[in-house]
Amino acid sequence: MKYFDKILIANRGEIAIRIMRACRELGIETVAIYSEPDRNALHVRYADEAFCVGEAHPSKSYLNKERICNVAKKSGAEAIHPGYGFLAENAGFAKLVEEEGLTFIGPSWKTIEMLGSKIESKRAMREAGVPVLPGTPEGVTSIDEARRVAAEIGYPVIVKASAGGGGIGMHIVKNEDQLEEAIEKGKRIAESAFGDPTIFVEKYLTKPRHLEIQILADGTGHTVHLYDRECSIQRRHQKLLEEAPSPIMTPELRERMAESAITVAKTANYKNAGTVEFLYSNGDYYFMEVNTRLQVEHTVTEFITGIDVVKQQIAIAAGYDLAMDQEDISIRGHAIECRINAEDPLNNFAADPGKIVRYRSPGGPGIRVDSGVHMGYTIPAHYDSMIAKLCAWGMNREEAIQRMRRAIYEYVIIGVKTTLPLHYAIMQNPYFIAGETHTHFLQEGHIAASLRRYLHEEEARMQTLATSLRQGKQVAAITAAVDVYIRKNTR
Ligand code: MV4
Repeated sequence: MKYFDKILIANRGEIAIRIMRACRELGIETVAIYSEPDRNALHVRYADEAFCVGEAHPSKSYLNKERICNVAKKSGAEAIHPGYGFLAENAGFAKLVEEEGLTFIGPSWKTIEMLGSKIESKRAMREAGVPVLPGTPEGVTSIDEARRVAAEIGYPVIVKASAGGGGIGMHIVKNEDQLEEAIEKGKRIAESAFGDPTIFVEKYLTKPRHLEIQILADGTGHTVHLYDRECSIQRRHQKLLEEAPSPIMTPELRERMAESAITVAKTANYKNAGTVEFLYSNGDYYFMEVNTRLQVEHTVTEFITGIDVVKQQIAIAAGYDLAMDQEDISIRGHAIECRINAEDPLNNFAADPGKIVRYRSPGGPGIRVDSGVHMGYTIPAHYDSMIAKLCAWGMNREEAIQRMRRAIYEYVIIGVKTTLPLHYAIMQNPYFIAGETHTHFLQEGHIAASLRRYLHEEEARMQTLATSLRQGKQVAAITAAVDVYIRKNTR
C-alpha cells in the first residue's frame, strides 16, 4: 500500500529523515524544504526533491506557512508531514493546508485548537471522568477567587498559562503571600509568549513522574494505545532520556491509565497519532495535556511494539482504517532513548554548535541511531541542539541499560561538546538503575560527581586526538581517532 504518491516534509534534521525513511519504504516520493544554512543538510540530500524556503530564522523559512504550502502545490505533493516543533501543533497551519486542498498528516485543526487550550481540555476530560488535578475551573479573573481556590486545595499550587506548554509562564506558589505576584507575572509572560494572558491555578505536585501514553486513532471511533513511556528525566523542560515501558508500571495502573488515554482521545475526536501526558505521584495519576504531534521519543514505543508510528500516521491521513486491534498490540522487552545534544555539560548545558570533525555512530544488537548529522557537518546555531537520538532495546530493562552503556562507549563525536558523558553517568547511577526517576532527578545532584570524573577521562582522550590533528600527523590522527573509539590509551 502506497497511500500517497508524494509527501512534503515541513521539517529538518533527524525527524525529517525519519519521516522520509517511512516514505521510501512505502514507495512514496519525498519533498524536502530547507533554509539557506541547511542547503547541504542530510535531510535535503535524502529527499527526492528539495526547495529552499527562506533565510535561517525559522520565521522566514520553517515557519513560513504560505511558502511551504506553495512548494507543496508546485511540487505536486498531496500531503504535508509537519514532524515535531515548528508548525506541528499550529492549528492555523493545519487549517491552511486543508484549505489549499492538501492533507495535513496529523489531527484536524479543530482538535489541535481545542487541545491547545489547557483550561478547555482539562474541563472536557474532567467531565469525561478522567482524573485531573484540582484547581480553578476557568481562567483566573480575580485574585480573591484564586485565593479562595488555592486555600481550598492547599499550598503549594502552580500557576500555568492556558495556551502554554514547556513550562513557559509556570510559577510555583508556596503560600498565599506569593500568589498575587505569580498570577501577575504569569499573565504577562503568557501574553507575550502566546498572545493569550489566560492563566489558571492548580495543585502542585512535588517531584512527580512524567508518564505518557501513545495513541493511534483512525477517526472512525477505532482508537488503540501503544502503551506507556517514562519521560521524567529532563532539564529546563527539555526531555533528555525516555524509556518504554515506564519502570513503575503495574498491570493495574497501566490498564487504568491506558483506558483514560483512550477516553481522552475519544473525547477530543482525535484522529492520527497523539500522546496523552500524565503526571504521576504516590500511586495516583492526573491528565496534563495532549501532544497532537509525532513526538521525539516515539522511537522507544516503536522498539517495544514493533509498530512503525510514522507509517500509521500516513495511512490514517490517507483515510485508511486502523489495521490493528488492541489485542494485536503487545510489549516486547524494554527500550531507552538518550537525546544527544550539542551542549556543554560543564557550562550549564549551553548550546555548543560547530563542526563535527570526527563522527562514528554505534551499531550492533538492539541499537538504533536517528540522526541528521555526519562527519564534516557543521551544526548551525539557528536551531535546536539535538543532533541524534540513541536508542537501545533489550529483552528487559537491565539489558537495555547494558546495551545503552555499550553504545555510548562506542559513540565518537569530536568537535562539539555533547550530552554523551551525562548519559554515560546516568547509565551507572544506582537510582536510575533502580528505576527511581522523577522530574527533578537531575537537580538532585546524584550524577554530578560521576559526570565530572567521566568528563575528565574523555577530555584526556580528546587532547591526544587534538594534538595529533594539530601536528598534521595524518596517521597519528587516525590512530588517535581509533584510540578514542576503542577507548584505550595506546600512546
Ligand atoms: C506540574 C508539575 C507539578 N504539579 N503541574 C512542566 C511542563 C508541563 N508539561 C507540566 N509541567 C509540570 N506541571 C502540577 N500541578 C510539574 C511539572 C513539571 C515541572 C515543574 C517545575 C519544574 C520542572 C518540571 C519538570 C517537569 C514537570
